[in-house]
Order: sequence, then C-alpha cells, then structure tokens
Amino acid sequence: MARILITSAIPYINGIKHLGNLVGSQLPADLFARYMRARGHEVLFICATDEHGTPAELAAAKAGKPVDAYCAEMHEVQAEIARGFRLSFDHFGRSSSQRNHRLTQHFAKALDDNGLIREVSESQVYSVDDGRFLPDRYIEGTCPNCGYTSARGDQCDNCTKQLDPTDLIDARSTISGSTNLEVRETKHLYLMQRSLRDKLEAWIDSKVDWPILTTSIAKKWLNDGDGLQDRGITRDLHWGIPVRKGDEPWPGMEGKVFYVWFDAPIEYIAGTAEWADANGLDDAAWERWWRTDKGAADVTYYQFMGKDNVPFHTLSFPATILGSGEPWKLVDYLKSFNYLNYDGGQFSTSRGRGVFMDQALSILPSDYWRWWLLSHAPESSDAEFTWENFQASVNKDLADVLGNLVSRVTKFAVSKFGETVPGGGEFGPQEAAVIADLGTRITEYGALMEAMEVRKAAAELRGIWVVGNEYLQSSAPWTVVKTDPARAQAIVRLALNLIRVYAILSRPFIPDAAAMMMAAMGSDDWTWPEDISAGLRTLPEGQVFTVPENLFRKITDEERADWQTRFAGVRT
Ligand code: B3M
Ligand code: ZN
Repeated sequence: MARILITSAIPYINGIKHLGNLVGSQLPADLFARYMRARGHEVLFICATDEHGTPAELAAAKAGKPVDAYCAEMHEVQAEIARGFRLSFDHFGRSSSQRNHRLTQHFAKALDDNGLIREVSESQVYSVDDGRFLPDRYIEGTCPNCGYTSARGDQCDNCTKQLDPTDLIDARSTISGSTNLEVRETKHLYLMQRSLRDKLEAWIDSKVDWPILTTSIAKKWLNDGDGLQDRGITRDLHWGIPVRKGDEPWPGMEGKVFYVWFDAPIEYIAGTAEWADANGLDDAAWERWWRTDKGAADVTYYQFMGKDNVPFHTLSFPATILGSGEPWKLVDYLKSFNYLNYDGGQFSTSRGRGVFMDQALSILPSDYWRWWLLSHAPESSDAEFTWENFQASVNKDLADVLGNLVSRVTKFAVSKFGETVPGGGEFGPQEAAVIADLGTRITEYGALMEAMEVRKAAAELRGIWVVGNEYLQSSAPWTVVKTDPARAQAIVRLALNLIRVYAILSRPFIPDAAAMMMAAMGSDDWTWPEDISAGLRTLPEGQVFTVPENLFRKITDEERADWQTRFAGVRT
C-alpha cells in the first residue's frame, strides 16, 4: 500500500468555475484519487478556495459585501457545487485560513533568514479617494498615442501600444472613477528566484517522466529572455495575509499583504493542516504528508492543473520550498492540461461564455458531465465541447453501451429466473474467452489510470463495457433459454457478475451510476477485480438483486437545441 498525496489547483473565489476549469484540475484529480483509493492505497486529496488578491476585493465590492463575508459565502457555494460533482476531497480548505496565514508568514521568514528576500522601492499610482494603490489594469485614461479614451494603465486596446499608467491623459481609477491620483513610492519584498535558478533547473531535469507539456513550460521560463526573474511577493492591498516575519512584524511592510500567488500554493500544505484540525488530529497527522523528516519521505505527491498554472508550480512554489531550506515535500508528478474550448470559441468567465458548473448540474446529473469531460480531457492538445458531441457521447457510451447492458441483463434475468442469481449450468469456452479478454483489458486500464492517461483510460473502460455487450449478443441467452435453461442461467450469472465488476471499474468516472449498479446487485464488495475469474464468481447463487432504475437517459435533439441556444450568449 502506497501513500499518495493529491492536490488540485485551488479555484479563485470570485465566481463559479466553468467546465473548462473543472476538467483541467479538480475533476482529473478526483478521478485519480478515486482510482488510487479503489486500489487500496492511502490517499489524501486536498483542494481549497483561492481567496486573496484584487479580483476577490472587487468581486466583493460589486456584490456590496465585506470581502471576508463574501469569501465565506462563495466558499460555501463552491463547496456545494463540488459535492454536486462528487469531487471527493478529503478537505476543501480556504487560503484565508489562520493556518495559511501562519504558514505563509513562516515561509517568508525562512526565505529571509536564508538571504533570499530583498526590498525594492517602486513608484506606483495611488488613488487618494479609494485609499489604495491601483494595479495597472485598474487605471484607465486617454491614450497619448491614438486618443482612445478607455486605454488601460498597461496597454491601449485600440492601438495596442504598451503604456505606463503615468503616460495616460486624464487617468482615473476604474474602481471609483476618481481622477484624484498621484504617484507614490512604495516598498516591496522580492523573492530572489534568480539565485535558486540552478537548483530549480537540476530539480526539473530530474523529472524525466513528466509530461512534455509540463517540463517545456518550466524550461521556457527558466531560459527565455533574461531567464528566471526575481519576483515581488507583496502587494499594497487590504485583503490578504499581512506581511510578517513569522510571528514578528516586518519593519517597513506595515499595512501590506503577501501576493496571492505567494500564499495560494502554500495553502496546499495549510489545507492539509486544516484537514487535521477539522478531524481532531494533531500536527503530526498532517506533517506526515508534508515533512520528509516527519514521515513524508514515502509519500508520492501529485499535482493537477491547467497549463497556465504550470510556471507557478514548477518554479515559484518550488522556489519557496527549496529556498526555505526546510524538509518540505516537493511535487513528484505534475499533471497539466491544455484548454477546453466551447462551441467554436473559448470558455470565458469574464464574458460568461460556456457552461458553468452550477448550470451543468441544473440540467443533468454529474455523471453525464464527468463522463464527457474526462473522456475528452484536453491532454495532448486543446479540446472542444460541442453539444452534438456531448449528446452523442452520452447517448452512445452511457445509455446504449453501459445503461442498456445493465437493464437488458437484469430484466431478462428477473423475467426468466426471478430476483436471485441463478445457479444452473457451468461457465464454458465463451465465458473463458470473456474472462481472458477482460483480464488483459483491466490490466491495461489500470496501467493507464496509474499513468494518468485520462482519455485513453476512458476509452479502455468503454471497451470493457463493449465486451459485455458483445458477450450478451453472441451468447444470446434469450434464445438459449428455450432449449437449454441451465446454460442460460450460467450466462445470466456471468452477466450479473459483470454488472458488479463494471460498477467497481467505472466508479472513478461515474460514481453515482456505479453505486446504483452495486446496490442493484445487492453487494457492497468493491474489491478491485485483479483476479477477474474470481471477480466474476463473486455473486453467489441465490443472491438477491434488483432491476435498477434507468441508469442513463438519452438526450433528445430538442433538448440539445434548447441548451445550445440557452448557453450561447452571456450568463445572466
Ligand atoms: N487560483 C488559478 C486558477 O484557479 C489559481 C490557481 C492557484 S493554485 C495554487 O486557475
Ligand atoms: Zn492608443
């Protein structure tokens, strides 16, 4: 039994995520966690909400709520949706937790103790009426180049000229509209990542089995242009983790907070501490997952994320860990994803384009979405969601192949032999062939799941379902029963056992349907069918089973057309 730590990128607090976000991090992480648990490993799966930064402050202001109350509320909303998608986090934490405050301040002190923090003086635009410094994209004014009146502090969208906020004519705050702006000096802490460059490169070079997508992004940032840059880790904001040196104040940094991307990955660790707290466990319980000097040396740590988050996880966060000089666990395997596009364009949170997690659950159960998303995961390239493809995939794979098998077998069995597993006949050559075929396929399926080859694993699983259909077709118990009822009983017995085995194998993808299938077989034995011959003899003669309700329904053309229109425009 191995010990497996899994984290998914932690979603921003300012709004509900779309399906593209889901398939790029939380969902494949859940698939992997469920699979590893099914194989009997000790798994800890941690996620959280990412609650700091300007977007959180602005979203709260827009909602007319204090930012802490807004975050508490949105955390609950996201937690509820995660439950709806059956994301099996051991803990869904919050980056604003006291645990994260303390750990983030601890890391900053450790980095400073190791001479890896320097102070930098900068001039930045301050809005007197807003009482805050303004990030470039919250300043607007007239472009000095083309006269466009809504140019942003960093760039003019009309003529594309790169700008400095001080270049703008009649600059104003986009938060309040105030033009009462001035340039002020401000000091920030920089993490000296440059001096960690060689260590980081050696570490990345040692990851020979990582996906190219992951290492190529890391390499690009290590080597492009000037190479790895030192990075500001503090901000002039109100909401965030106060800059302190461990338990002590940090002179000159009063009123400032850590940059959201500094504290967010630390929340993976803090979230684990929150998990221990929530379960009445002591510090040793979470430290054995994270501290290699306290039991984590035998932990394998997997991270899941979209490709845009890779630089922060291959460079910045490892810089924090390595720079601390303390024995924290580094990621062992980083699985990254390309983008999922939506119906000829991009999913967009800001423009409300695409299907969002809450909307998805309001029209169909989570298994339908889980199956489509995972079987089309954007692994080797970007992928695209279309309603036609979604309809076809649900109707074929789930309804025709799996659902139909379950309903045909159980209905036929009940009508001919009653509601118990029949004991007549013996398994013959046809059954031996099915057992051999499934044995090979299940081994392959396991290998793909272990390798996190999500799409290929889905295809293999579908192939495993097809084997059942083909067996039923060729063994034709409905014909055989007329001449050789004992033989028909043996076929039905194998087919009922197949349903239980399919429940086990399918559970990481479609947990609700799997639970229904298992319950219908009157069993709760989820032992992985490593020995498929034994697995297909598990339900004993006389075992009571039931005909489950329709596992999957088909999506009609009318529904598809309706949803296509409904989700074409902007989310209201
Ligand atoms: N919140 C971005 C995102 O949701 C960011 C991830 C943080 S992972 C530490 O895609
Ligand atoms: Zn311009």
